[in-house]
Amino acid sequence: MDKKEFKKKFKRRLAEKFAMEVTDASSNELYQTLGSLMTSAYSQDWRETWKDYRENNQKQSYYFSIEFLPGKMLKSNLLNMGWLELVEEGLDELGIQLNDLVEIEPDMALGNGGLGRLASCFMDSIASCGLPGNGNGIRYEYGLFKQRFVDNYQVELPDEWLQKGNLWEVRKESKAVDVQIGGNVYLKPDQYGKLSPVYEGGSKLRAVPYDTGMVGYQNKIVNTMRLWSLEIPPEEEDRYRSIEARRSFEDLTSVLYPDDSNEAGRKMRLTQEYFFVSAGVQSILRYFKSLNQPMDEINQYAAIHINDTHPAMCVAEFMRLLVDEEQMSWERAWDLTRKVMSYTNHTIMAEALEKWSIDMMKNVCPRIYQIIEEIDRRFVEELIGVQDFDLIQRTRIIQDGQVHMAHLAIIGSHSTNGVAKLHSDLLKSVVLHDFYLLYPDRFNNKTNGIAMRRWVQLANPAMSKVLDATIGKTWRKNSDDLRLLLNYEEDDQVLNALAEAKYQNKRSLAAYIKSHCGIEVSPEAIFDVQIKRLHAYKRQLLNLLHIIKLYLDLKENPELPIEPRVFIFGAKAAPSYHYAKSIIKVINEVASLINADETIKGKLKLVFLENYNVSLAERIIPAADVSEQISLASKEASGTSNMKLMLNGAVTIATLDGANVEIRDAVGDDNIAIFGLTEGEVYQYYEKRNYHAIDLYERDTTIQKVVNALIDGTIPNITKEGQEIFDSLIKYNDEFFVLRDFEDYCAAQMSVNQAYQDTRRWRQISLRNTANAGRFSSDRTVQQYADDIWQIEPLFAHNDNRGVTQH
Ligand code: CR6
Repeated sequence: MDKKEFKKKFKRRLAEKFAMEVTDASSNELYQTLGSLMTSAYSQDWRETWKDYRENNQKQSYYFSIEFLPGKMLKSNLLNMGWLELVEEGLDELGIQLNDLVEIEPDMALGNGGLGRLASCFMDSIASCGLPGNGNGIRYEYGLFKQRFVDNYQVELPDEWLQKGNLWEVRKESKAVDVQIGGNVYLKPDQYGKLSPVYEGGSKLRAVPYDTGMVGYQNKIVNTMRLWSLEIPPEEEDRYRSIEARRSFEDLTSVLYPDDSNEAGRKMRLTQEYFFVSAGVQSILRYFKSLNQPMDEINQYAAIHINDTHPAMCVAEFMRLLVDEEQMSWERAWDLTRKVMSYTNHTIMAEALEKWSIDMMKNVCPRIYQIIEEIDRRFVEELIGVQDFDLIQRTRIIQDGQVHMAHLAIIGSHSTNGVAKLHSDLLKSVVLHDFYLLYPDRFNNKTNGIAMRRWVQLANPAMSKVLDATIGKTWRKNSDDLRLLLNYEEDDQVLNALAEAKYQNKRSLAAYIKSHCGIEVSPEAIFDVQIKRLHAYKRQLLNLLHIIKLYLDLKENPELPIEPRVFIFGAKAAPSYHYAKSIIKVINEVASLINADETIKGKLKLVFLENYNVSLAERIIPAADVSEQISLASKEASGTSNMKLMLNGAVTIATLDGANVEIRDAVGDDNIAIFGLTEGEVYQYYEKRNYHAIDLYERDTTIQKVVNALIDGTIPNITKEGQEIFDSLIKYNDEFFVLRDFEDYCAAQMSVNQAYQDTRRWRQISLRNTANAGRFSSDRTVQQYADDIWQIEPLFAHNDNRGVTQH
């Protein structure tokens, strides 16, 4: 399609859809028109992709995730379709700005943070690598809450993202399935003596899929993200006549649990988990049966991935369908289940290792509980006398009245991976060490990655242009080619061009800050960014204490030779996470104090941007000079904003945690500021129990001064919160070693300050960060999952007759 044709089609579609002309239409109508042109254009490829998979008996992977966080899809679909420039120019000629239409699209925020965003980066990469892979999740009525600040406190508002409809989804009524919830189940022998389940009571939920096309990058592949929505089956209508009954039914999948790595211990959450697990697994089996292949070979057709523990019941549901519905023997079914399933662990935080009480599980999905009991019984039976008794007790799925979901996922699958080298090593040596002893071959690492196209080409067109002009365009497909940039580290023209792109991005972020927060910041200052969920282990508090220190130093000596800096935060706290919300309040109050204080001559600014989400990340990241990755070593499984910021030329200040370690290896020690305890030192402290925060406080006058500022009135309006945070450090012994790492962090910050003062050197460091970020592409990550875990191949490995281009 050329521009002329696009304009013609666009005007025609607008006329058909709304009986309007361009000049009369609202941005929303124009957005709907463009979207409908796009979906009808890729629908053909979507159908053909699906047919090709079917006709080739292609093995497919199914990524089960309770969260997906795609953000906006308009531009990335345009880019992947190869339409972006053409549409941008065509619309411009019609007097329409593409960016105005982008504003209309709500962020699709069916995820909390890294976990959900990772799932969406994977969806993009799987399609873009031409791999046959699908997403499977829940279509929540409300996405992650919207964050507002009122009196500097976080307030949560509902995210009604579906209010104006969703362009990209297709409701597939014909693919609905029913899910049995609750009731009683007992086993009854049939005429051959085989035990079959008999269900009494309970209810049926109808799961209706809404499919969204996952458009691959210019390769004619369109995969499917299938999100299940809850409806009342006609035969159950009577049960839900009353308003209350109806409401409690609808509530079941209406909200995403706004917890990042905390388990939401609620029955509704368990119901959500079983709902999307059962619907997804049933639909996989139905599809497989339509292929008329022997049931024994299903592992050659399907790979089911359990993304964190929430979908761990896939193991038991798959068993249930094979044994109860397909009459397969337990042993055969178990062998197939383990071959089909694989599991990723995303955290070592103890409170996030999901467990459910037996009672609750019996209540929500009684047959699943019975099957888990049987899996557990056989697990013990097989190991007793072979393995150490205590080891068996520690690795059982059912312990102390609880069902351990991670144990179920590990025992019931052939692969368990962590999300960065350090994290995977910790799984083997500490967190899941017992399982590593049992199944050493199942453990592997898959370092996370990011969708390069979204995080550079779309988010940072200014830098992309410089890259194209300098190293050609191949990096857009093959991110390792970013390394070609290293040939230009002494080239002032390139260094200046990159710096100019950064400056432009900083100017537009400054304008956004001005219009959204009313704060004036200078694009000449260092833009220092910490964007991620608010969590004690991520240590936004460490960043804040350093800011308070700088402020107090500047009050004492306004001539202090430091580069002007703008500290930028973006973070949501789980609504029930009191401590995290107190940190937000204190950061906001410090911001009010600092930003209004003219005596420090604008050398320090502090901005907490409201409602951090994917779209806001796309604005902030290209404008960042410094990337804060300062979690306590061992606690952050991987992190992914660290990769996005590095890619966009920010210099990282980091502990040796998660993927920071691999970032350090990629850029080299001179191009990153590393500080703080190592994971080994943290574990030493745990072992020896010899960390005493109060000693540090009493000894170190700087720490004293800074920490006292929380309670001595220096910062207004934080009597309660300041005390709470003070107590967490001093009275409750600083769980995340903030004070222990403080001095080292300040020194690292000072070195960043110095590096920035040498402009040329800074620009070189920044260039090296971009140049070495290629390995963190999610294309690389999903290819590794495909090869090592799922054993799936691209369609074009067999079939090139649709002109699919290989890359
Ligand atoms: N909170 C990890 O904490 C990791 C992502 C994606 C997290 C984070 O370090 O980058 O997963 N874990 O692997 C969970 O959500 C349980 C996260 O986003």
